Amino acid sequence: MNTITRRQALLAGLGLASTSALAACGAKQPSPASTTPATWAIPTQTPLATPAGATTVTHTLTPRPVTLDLGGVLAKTWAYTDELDGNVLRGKAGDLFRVTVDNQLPTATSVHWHGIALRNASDGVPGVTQDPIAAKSAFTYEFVAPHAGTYFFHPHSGVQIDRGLYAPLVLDDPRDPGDHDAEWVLVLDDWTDGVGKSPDAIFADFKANSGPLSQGMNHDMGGMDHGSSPLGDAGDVSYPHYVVNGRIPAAPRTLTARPGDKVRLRLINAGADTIFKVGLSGHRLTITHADGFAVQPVEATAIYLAMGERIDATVTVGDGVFVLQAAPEGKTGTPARAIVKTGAGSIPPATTRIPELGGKAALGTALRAADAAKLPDKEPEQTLEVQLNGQMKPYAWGINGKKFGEDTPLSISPGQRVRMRMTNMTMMAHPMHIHGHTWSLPGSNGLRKDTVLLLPMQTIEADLQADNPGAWMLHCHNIYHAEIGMMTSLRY
Ligand SMILES: [Cu+2]
Repeated sequence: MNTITRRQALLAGLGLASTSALAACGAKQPSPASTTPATWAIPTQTPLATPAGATTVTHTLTPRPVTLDLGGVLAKTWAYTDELDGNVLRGKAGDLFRVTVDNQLPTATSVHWHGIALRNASDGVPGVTQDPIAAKSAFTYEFVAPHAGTYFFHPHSGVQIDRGLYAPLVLDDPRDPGDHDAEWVLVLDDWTDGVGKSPDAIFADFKANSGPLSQGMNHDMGGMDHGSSPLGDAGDVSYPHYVVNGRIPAAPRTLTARPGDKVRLRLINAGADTIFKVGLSGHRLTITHADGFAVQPVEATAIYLAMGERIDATVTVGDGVFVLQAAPEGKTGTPARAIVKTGAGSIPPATTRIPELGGKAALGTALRAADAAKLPDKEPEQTLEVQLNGQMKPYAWGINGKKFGEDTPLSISPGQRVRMRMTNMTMMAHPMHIHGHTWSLPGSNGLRKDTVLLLPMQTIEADLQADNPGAWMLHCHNIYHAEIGMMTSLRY
């Protein structure tokens, strides 16, 4: 999401590198929510303090131009692998990851380890935590991944996530292997690259129609297919295809198990502009984890998954053929799907919607933290106001009245418990994502989440413990919103 130009803009917004943090501290500052912009240097790759007995997971990622077979539809795109299935990067909580990115793309890239409370220098944000990884060059990320759960990784460069550049990252919990018989990792995505308009062209059109950010409430409903979703205006872009593990619904992946097996689903929304509503025909799902962390288990017929969100659920599968379907919320288009096959039966047409998607669905923010996942109780020492602003016409999205590059970073102190009071002043839903931390939502029994969907005009309070110093991005996970300006950073 950052280029050199953007980095220069960021530094300019900070008042140049010569402004010393000490001088800023000495001056009497008004202390509203966002405070002193400090100077920031890209952290150096210091040696890691690895936990005793940590295993090292070594891996190489080669982002490159590829032709993916989406199931009879060939897409010339960019990806890390020749297939978007079976490429889970896996380790245990506490493992040391050493991942070299060998950039074979014609342009610069980066890799962000979404949801991982890693050290800042490996967070993968060009212009903030590292220089971009130039074309035909390599960079090695080195970090300890402290918490078990379902995560994924993707570039933090332009709109590259809207190509095939993503993969799941699963961290197992050695103390809690789970009692399931099988596990399915399912990545949902909205697909246009190589078959429709390119993500760069989509963004260029938005940019050509961009303008100033409106302040305050905005009732513009300029998005597509609006009005059909209880979530408000759910997306801006109409995609030719919606896919599960890189396959269009006419040529879906098949997931097999024995009747009666307990299966753990790890659902990841890697989409750029699409909230999915997910269900499994003939079954109810028991939600067990949100964004990697345990929740009080709850049964649901269907689940919403916004961009950047992950949900783990268990299900005891029946005997037959079933459809796991992911419908693009508020959009037309054939829902993505995978086929669950445990016995005999026929596969329904791709356009058949499963009845489970006809009613209400669980929202991630309505879940409640399991006791074991909670942060220790503490009253916030500082509250930061985070207002989401913007509209479709002219196309502009921002935070606290500013687009990224003109923003004032949020400043806090190490060790603080900080409350972010996030208010969506727009008529669109925005999944807000924080890097390097997992929030605790006081309104949801301390629910832990790194990606929180804010519905139109909704306010959600989200606390974090400032235990991982650095410069951490806070942004909407709609990549077009983030790239036009709905992004800022938190620094300490
Ligand atoms: Cu947004």
